[in-house]
Amino acid sequence: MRFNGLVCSFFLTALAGLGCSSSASTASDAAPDTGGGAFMAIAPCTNASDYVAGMTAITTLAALRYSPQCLKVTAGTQVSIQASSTHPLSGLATGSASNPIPTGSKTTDQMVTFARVGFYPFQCDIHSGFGMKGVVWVQ
Ligand SMILES: [Cu+2]
Repeated sequence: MRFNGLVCSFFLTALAGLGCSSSASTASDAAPDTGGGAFMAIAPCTNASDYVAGMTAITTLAALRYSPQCLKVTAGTQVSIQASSTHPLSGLATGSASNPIPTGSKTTDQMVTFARVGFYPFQCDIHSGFGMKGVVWVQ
């Protein structure tokens, strides 16, 4: 099954997800697909089951949360992350190397292309203390 997972990851990268993700995410899969690396538990996304898939936009909620907080995409996916002067966005260095989410309290919506597999955390610089954080998991 490990071999199949690796092959599937390769084709996911090459074809941007033509059916691999559903077959790779069955309940019988013991280990999540991390693209060869270890699963990174980063608050508030400490379990693989915290992640949602099938979305390409992360929005800010009045309740000082991101929606979704934990987003799973395939490599090559472009994701819009909402940001404003009320919710300035910064990528964090606590996940995988070379987080493509910009740092520096961005106050306009950011279109981020996730080229490489990994775990890329981000936060609202004003409300991170209230838990306004998230992670993009790229497979
Ligand atoms: Cu905020």
